[in-house]
Amino acid sequence: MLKPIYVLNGPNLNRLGLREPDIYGRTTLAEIETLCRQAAGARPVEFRQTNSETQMIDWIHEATDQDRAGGIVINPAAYSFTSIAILDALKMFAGPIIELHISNIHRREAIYQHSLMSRAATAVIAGLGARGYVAAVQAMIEIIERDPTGAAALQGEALR
Ligand code: CA2
Repeated sequence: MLKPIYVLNGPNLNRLGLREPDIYGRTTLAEIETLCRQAAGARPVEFRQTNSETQMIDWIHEATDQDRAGGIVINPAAYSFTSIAILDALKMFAGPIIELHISNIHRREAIYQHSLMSRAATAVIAGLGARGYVAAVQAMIEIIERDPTGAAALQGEALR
């Protein structure tokens, strides 16, 4: 049975496509979900968005318990810069984690430049717009399928 990829989205990303298209583009989160499912093919995708830190942590625990998820793609949005609690939850997940940002956070104001999450991430994608989700899902499948019995073994050597 193919394990699902969890694609988790943090606060305000439900507004994508409606505001600030110069930074975040015009693609809505519903359209991104469709792109992720297409990119995943037969592999199931748990695509979710929350404005709650607690909910995000609970979903990471769900993905972690019984090694339920094959991998996590996460756009933690503003929690990237504030949430040690989400970082701690991600550290408990044994499989690969791709941290994703639509914009290139490194070109933005200083408060957006240092993501706490990157300490737990196998890889980071930033600045590819909505297309970054497709790249993340494709890369995640490649990582998982290289080591179907234990994706944890790939931590630190993903895609080399
Ligand atoms: O570029 C990204 O994906 C971000 O994670 C988005 C976060 C921002 O805090 C990060 O620095 C980078 C903010 C998401 C806010 O979502 C909006 C959606 C529509 C319009 C305005 C904001």
